[in-house]
Order: sequence, then structure tokens, then C-alpha cells
Amino acid sequence: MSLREINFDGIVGPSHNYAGLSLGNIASASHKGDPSYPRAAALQGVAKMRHNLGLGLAQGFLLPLPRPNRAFLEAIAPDEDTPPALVAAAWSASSMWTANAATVSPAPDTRDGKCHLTPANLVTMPHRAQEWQDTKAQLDLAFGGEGFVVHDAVMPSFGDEGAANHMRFCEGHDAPGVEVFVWGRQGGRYPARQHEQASRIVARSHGLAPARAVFIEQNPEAIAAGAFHNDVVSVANERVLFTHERAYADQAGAYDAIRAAFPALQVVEVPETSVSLEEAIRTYLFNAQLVSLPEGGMALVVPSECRESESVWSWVETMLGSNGPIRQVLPVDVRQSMANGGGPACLRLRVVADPDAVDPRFMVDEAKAGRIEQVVAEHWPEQIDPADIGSDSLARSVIDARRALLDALELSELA
Ligand code: SUG
Repeated sequence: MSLREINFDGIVGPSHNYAGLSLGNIASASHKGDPSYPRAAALQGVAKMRHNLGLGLAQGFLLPLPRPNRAFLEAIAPDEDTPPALVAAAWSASSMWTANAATVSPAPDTRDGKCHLTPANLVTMPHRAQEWQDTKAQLDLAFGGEGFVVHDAVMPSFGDEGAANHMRFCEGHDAPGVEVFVWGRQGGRYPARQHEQASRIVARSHGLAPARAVFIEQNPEAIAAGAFHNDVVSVANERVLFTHERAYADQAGAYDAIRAAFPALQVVEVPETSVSLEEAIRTYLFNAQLVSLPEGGMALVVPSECRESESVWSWVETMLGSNGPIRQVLPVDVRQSMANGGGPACLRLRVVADPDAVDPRFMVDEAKAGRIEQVVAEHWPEQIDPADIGSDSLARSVIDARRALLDALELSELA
């Protein structure tokens, strides 16, 4: 059995739109009402998968969820006074951000030696709270083998946003890890979406050794500045924590707590004087995929917005000139997702597992990427204007488009 990190990217669904649904997510609020381009959005996502395949990484996908969600629409009993945002919630393609699909503890970290996955309940945002049961149905299929345990979501009393608030440190992906859970305190300008108790429940139910699970508080200032998830201000891979200096409530205390459990920790910290917290959030420098390259060394896959920011790129160039662990910085274009607050890292769920133990229908190679592109080019709406949301004809084309994808990928049981 050979354990590798596999990135499962969410395929952008055919109803992708900008409804401004996420309070505290600045990109979502500022693009509210803009026309969206679902076909371009999904093709950008597939291009990112191809980019990472080209680096020699293992790649999988998760499907868009059924939208518009009929059960949700019935439950809200809409009439002519119902706020459009509530109707739009039933149409949201937000499951594309699979960093919020689940929290994953790989087999080397857990008491029973199995890989544990807990779908995130996403209760803070109504348009996201409808995701987890359908996500679980996919996880049950993809990870149905005996080496995996797929749990139910944490009870809705405690908000859980999944891997976006979870980091894993290890000497190599197949070695035992230390898992770090980042939670937020309520009471600020924007909602804190990750409850400390949700993180602790996930750690206990996954069977992590208490000495190898660390809980740290996000900086309330970062949440107030628009870092609605930890992965907007930090990303980890193997020994490396790449983070903004204002990511945590007690920055030095956070490093000490991680180091106490994982002494080999290497911190690459970006100071406020080089890149302000606001600019880091605008460009999503930290919402990057920090990946281990097969030939050795690490690459940081960043949104192309980083390349266009003077302060970010100048920090990147200085960093590349030093002898640090990050050897390459590779921009990718995911602008359609970025306009809703989702960068390269939001679009993927990392699972360390033997690729042969995963249902092969969820794995991607170049040929399958081509098949997905073909369906998208043929069936995804080119453009959605906010006024189209709710229309019967758009509903029909969105439902048919997803159906065509399921058929092409031989996953019609998820219809
Ligand atoms: O939950 N945006 C998502 C973005 C999620 C990003 N994920 C990570 N950081 N891992 C969210 O806020 C916007 C939808 C809208 O406004 O139409 C949205 O849901």
C-alpha cells in the first residue's frame, strides 16, 4: 500500500452565480449581482487540475451537488416577499469549494489505522448548510473501501467548516502527522464559522492521540478583515507552515503549541510590513496549494491575482531568492471562483490515501479531464445574470447539465 496526497477538486457546478450570500467574505459581497460565467469557471477549475497533474501530483474530483435544491425550496415556502438571497441559496454552486467538504485524518494519524472523514456541517451560512448530506453520499462512494471511515457531520450546535480550518504537519505524507485545528471566537464584526468544540469533536471521533492534536485560536482581527477561514491566511505542508504574521490570536503561542507536538516545524511567516493582512486577503496569497513535488522540494500554487500585486510579488521574489523550503511559486487563473472568495486551496480537499483504494471513478487523468471539459463546453451555461435565478428554463438546463456530467463519469447513481 502506498499512501500519497490526492487533491480532490470540486467541479464548478452549472449554476455558479454571484448572489452575495456569505457575510464576512469580502469577495462574495463585492461581486453580488455581477453576471457569472459557469462554463468559464468550470474550465478554469479543470485547467487547474491539469496544471497539478502536470506537476506529477495525484488528482481526484468531487461532483457538483444537485441544484436548484428542491427540498430547500420547499422548506422555505417561498412567496413574492421572500428575499431573493434565500431563493438563490437553493441554487448555490458553493460545493465547488471542497476544502469545506470534510475534515480528513489520514490512516497514520488515527487509533484504528483507518482514514477518517467527517463532512463539514457548514451551519453558519444557509446556502452551505444544505451541502453535507449530499457530500457524504459522494464520500461514501469514493471512500467506501475498508480502509476508510466516513462519519456523519458534527451536530449543528457547533459550526464546522472542515479542512479549511485544519492543517497537518508530518515528515512525509505517509508518516504519522500532528493535526492542527483552528477555531474562531464569536463576537466580532463577522461570524466566526468554526466552533472550538466542533474541532475537538472531530479530533476525538477520528481517534487522534491527544498529544498529536493541537487547537489554536484564529486572530479575531483576521476574521474582521475577511479571513472567514484559516486557509485564507495560512497553509501547511509536511514540516512547513506558510502564514501571515497576523493569522493567530497569539502568534508566538500558536508556533510554540505546534512545535511542542511537532518539533521539526519550519515557519515561513509573511510580515505585515511586506504584505498587509488586507492585501493578503485580497490576493489570496495564502489560499495556495503548498505541494510536495515528486522530484523533491515544494511549490506554491497561487491565484494569478498574486502575480499582479506589487507587494505580494516582491515578497515572493525575495522569498524565492532565499534558501527556504518553497522553491517555486506558480500562478493559476481561477478568477471566477476568486470572485466568490474561493482560491486554489478552497477548490481542493486533500486526502492522504492509497489512490488504488479510492473508487477509480473519482480519480482524474488527462483523458478524464478532457471528458469533463467536453461536457462542460457542451452543457454548462455560458452566462448567468442574477435575474435568471429562479427561472424554470435555467433550472432545466442546470439539471440537464449535471445529469450529462454524471452520465459521462459513470456516476449516475448520484443523480
Ligand atoms: O463559504 N463563498 C464561499 C467560499 C469558500 C471558500 N473556501 C475556503 N476558504 N476554503 C464561502 O463563503 C459565496 C457564494 C455567493 O455569494 O453566491 C460563497 O459561498
